Amino acid sequence: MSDKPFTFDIVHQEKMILSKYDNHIVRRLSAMKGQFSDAEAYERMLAEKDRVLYEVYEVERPKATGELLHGLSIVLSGKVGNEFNMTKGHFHSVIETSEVYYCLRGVGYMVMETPEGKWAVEPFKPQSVLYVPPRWAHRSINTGEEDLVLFFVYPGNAGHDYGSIEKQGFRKLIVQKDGKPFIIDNPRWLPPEER
Ligand code: S6P
Ligand code: ZN
Repeated sequence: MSDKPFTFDIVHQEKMILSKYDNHIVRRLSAMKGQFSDAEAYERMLAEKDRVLYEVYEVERPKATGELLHGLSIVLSGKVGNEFNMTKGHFHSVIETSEVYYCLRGVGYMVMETPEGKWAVEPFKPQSVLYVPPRWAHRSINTGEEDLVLFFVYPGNAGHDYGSIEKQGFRKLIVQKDGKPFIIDNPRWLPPEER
């Protein structure tokens, strides 16, 4: 991996892409078992097609303090039941690390929470910048009709901790009601003292 400065472009074609990246991660419906609240709708859709929910283009950097990992995260438009397409979501393994997101295209939300159960939901639209402070788990959700394209930057040593989110999801869900996105309580979510 080069230790020299470098530049690259965010290429606006029909799909947005980076002119230079090292890893391309594609997450499909099958990778999200147990994450969507409507399990029946999930199984029905999966039986039809294991469709792509989101993609990540990463520029590889050493997983070290002082480095910044960065790239594009693209959540495709769509729903499972009445719940909008979303990323798995995670805490950083080094929980005191933060992240910055810049929205290039599309609309949606970042759903966030702390290990103590504090929660926050912030909107994305083109040109929005979102700061995820240390200790906040984060999941991006596309509530629009086109791709939600986000540029992210976070510390090289942060790592991903998917464990607790995989167990019960986030405290809040974003669902479609009367054609609009709504924040609702996740019935599966338990406060830390009841887990
Ligand atoms: C990494 C950063 C993003 C996500 C990406 C996919 O800290 O937050 O690169 O990895 O949006 O989400 P997830 O939850 O599947 O890693
Ligand atoms: Zn992150």
